[in-house]
Amino acid sequence: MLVTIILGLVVATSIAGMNAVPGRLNDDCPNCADETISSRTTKWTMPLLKLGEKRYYLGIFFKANWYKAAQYCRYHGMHLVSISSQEENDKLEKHIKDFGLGHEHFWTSGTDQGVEGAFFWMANGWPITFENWNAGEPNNFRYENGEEEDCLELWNRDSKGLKWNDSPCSFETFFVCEV
Ligand SMILES: [Ca+2]
Ligand SMILES: [Ca+2]
Repeated sequence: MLVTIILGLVVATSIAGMNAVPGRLNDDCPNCADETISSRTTKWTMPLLKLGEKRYYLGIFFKANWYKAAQYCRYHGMHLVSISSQEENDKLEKHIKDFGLGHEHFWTSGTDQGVEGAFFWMANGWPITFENWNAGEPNNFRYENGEEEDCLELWNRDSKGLKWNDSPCSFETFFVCEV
């Protein structure tokens, strides 16, 4: 009889274990996910802002060159931002200004490293159609070390808003990720 009860308990405990929700948070550590949680799920714990169809993450805690910024976004399941319409541009600009960072530089996924002068968005592979270049840009300025300007940044150069500029990809600055 006792054996039957113990066996019953063991079976009941096993069934309860099987019914545990994968990825359930650990009660002892509210911010910890247990080992069964998939790595993809943990990627969405960053504070993203939803503007229209996209969610954005402002990379404002450290500055990075274009490649490292792109890597950071990809590591977290995102891409450096692409901007395909005036509406997207305006919403993102307002968001950055609301953060009090309208004077900063921000990397996007735009680049013409593949073919000089043919900018496209690395985020989705699409050629740039909507444009918001600063006057005189892109100018592919050539620096003393031979580096030219192949990466697209947002920059409020002359207080006319966050317009686009091609900048050397090795330049370290803030960035915007999207998903
Ligand atoms: Ca260029
Ligand atoms: Ca430029």
